[in-house]
Amino acid sequence: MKMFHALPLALSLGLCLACGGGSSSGDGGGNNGGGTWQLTWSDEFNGADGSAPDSSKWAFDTGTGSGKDGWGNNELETYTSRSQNAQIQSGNLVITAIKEDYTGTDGVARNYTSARITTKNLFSQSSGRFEARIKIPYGQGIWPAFWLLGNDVGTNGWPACGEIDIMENVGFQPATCWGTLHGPGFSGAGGLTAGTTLASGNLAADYHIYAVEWEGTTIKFFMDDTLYATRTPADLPSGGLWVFDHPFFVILNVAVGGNWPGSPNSSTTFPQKMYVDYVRVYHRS
Ligand SMILES: [Ca+2]
Repeated sequence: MKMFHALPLALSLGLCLACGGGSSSGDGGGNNGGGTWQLTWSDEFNGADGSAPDSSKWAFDTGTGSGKDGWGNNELETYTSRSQNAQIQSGNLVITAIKEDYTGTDGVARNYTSARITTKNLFSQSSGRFEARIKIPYGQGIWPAFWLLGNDVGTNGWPACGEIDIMENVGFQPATCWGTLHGPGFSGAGGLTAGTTLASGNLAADYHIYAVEWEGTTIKFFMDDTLYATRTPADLPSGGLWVFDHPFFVILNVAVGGNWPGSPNSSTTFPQKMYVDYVRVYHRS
């Protein structure tokens, strides 16, 4: 999510890996031979309708990024902490992307608002199963994501901190979930990307469970019960550094526009809503 993704590379890698996929384990929080997954942190988003996300678990990233450049991706939204952009409804976190003229506290005028919430400084964990049940938004230029960032981003910077994108979707590929690792030597357009695509229908039509299982030097990507990519240091390009050895925190957001999804067009309808039923994090006992 953090940085530019080059579409042709992402496509070619994703399609190639999808061809080799098809294995299915779908641990789903259950056994995998070496102990059981124990819940270590979760948010079921069961607060009162209209309330803000639990501030003991989540903080808002607001504005347009530290460079006021659309979070390094030329995204078109400004993120706010207003209830219009993020609130609890019927046991879900609802992040809403709105088409409206809005100038945030950073003074940057934008034509779209949305929300991005993070557990930075509130919760982080090294390895484990990270999962969320999400019904994504849809449309050209819409870019929802559920992802992890190394908690040393403030001191070591990006991509040295590492990034694990558990779910990204770009509106022009409505049936495809992308899972990506970024780190030193494999970031931005060079991230290790794999995709999984529904046989029929679009992801936004229903909830799906997006997950990674990260144990030792193996990170597995799942959508629902399907394992679609397994990453180890052997996948890194020459000179790449495996940095998935320290705590990461969780981020949920809906971006509008940017280098990868491109801009909304006349076919895009607003508002667009991402419904997150829960985020659950486990550690193997
Ligand atoms: Ca829920």
